[in-house]
Amino acid sequence: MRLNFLQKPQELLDNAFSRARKEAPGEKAHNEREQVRFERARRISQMENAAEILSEKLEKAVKDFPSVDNLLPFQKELLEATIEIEKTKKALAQFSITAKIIRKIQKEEIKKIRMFGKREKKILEITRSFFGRISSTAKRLDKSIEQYNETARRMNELPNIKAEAPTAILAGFPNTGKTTILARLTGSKAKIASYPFTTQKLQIGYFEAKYQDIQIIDTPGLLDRPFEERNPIERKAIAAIRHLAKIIIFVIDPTEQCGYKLEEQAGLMEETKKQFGVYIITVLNKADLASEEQIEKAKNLAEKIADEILIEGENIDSGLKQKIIEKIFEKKKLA
Ligand SMILES: Nc1nc2c(ncn2[C@@H]2O[C@H](COP(=O)(O)OP(=O)(O)O)[C@@H](O)[C@H]2O)c(=O)[nH]1
Ligand SMILES: [Mg+2]
Repeated sequence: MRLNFLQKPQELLDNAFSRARKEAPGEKAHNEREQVRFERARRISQMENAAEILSEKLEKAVKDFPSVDNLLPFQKELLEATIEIEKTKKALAQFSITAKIIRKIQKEEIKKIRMFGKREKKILEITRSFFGRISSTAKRLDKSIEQYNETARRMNELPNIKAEAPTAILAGFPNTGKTTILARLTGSKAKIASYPFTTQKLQIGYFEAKYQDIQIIDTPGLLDRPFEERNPIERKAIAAIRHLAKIIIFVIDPTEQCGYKLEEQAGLMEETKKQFGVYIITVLNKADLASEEQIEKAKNLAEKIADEILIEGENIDSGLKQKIIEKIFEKKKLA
């Protein structure tokens, strides 16, 4: 999905008018009567072209606009976090109406030229009236075009994720090792996708299991600090991400080298569990650096919250990948 932007009304008009002029026939007349006849034909063609070019542009914008209802719930919520969809719908409705009005003006003025355009002066006068009416109609689109372009920009920025892929979301304070774990799980470099707001980026990686892509998403700046610090847009982004998460991988740094105390880390884990309400795997990371006491303490804190606790580090495989696969393909127990 890639939406084009609309030009501002003035540019739209300038383009339509100059193209209409170029496309009008340019025959040479032999006498005055022929001159008037040719001039009239030329002006009619200009009006037809200009009206057609303008109304087609507007109608195409309406036609190409994807139905918001076809977006993934995740994308829809992200979009609604930053734009007012109702206003965009109104803008599109105005485009349709304006396209009709332009065609109506064209019919009226062409009728006038056919009836009254017996002299060059009168033909010019009617032509000017046509372009004047079209201009003032189109200029009223200013706000709607702005709204449309803003929406198009936001939609083009929506992160490209696989809606159907089972997804695990990484959470945990900065420097606990989320990016490292994403790389351990998915090997290659993660894809970076923008949010339609802020400077934050999603990092998305995949691995395959049972012929299916498993999607792992890291959300720097979003799930790595207490929720109360979130602005309303970030809160909506979290709400959007909730649609995706089947599993939360919560990363803890037992060494506290990340700069956050274990108690703080456990607090964020508890909040994350509340926010998402999905299966939560806690990874006690940096086990290669951590002392036994540190790991023990982290384990005790995590036990009350996590569904699963794994211990991992540089060259220490926790079996996280296996656990994710197991959870994702777990057969639902029959009642
Ligand atoms: N020794 C050791 N260092 C790690 C481990 N995991 C991550 N790190 C280091 O911790 C720092 C922060 O890791 P990063 O993945 O960027 O954390 P993020 O901010 O949560 O994404 C980096 O310098 C990593 O190299 C680990 O298991 N063992
Ligand atoms: Mg990171």
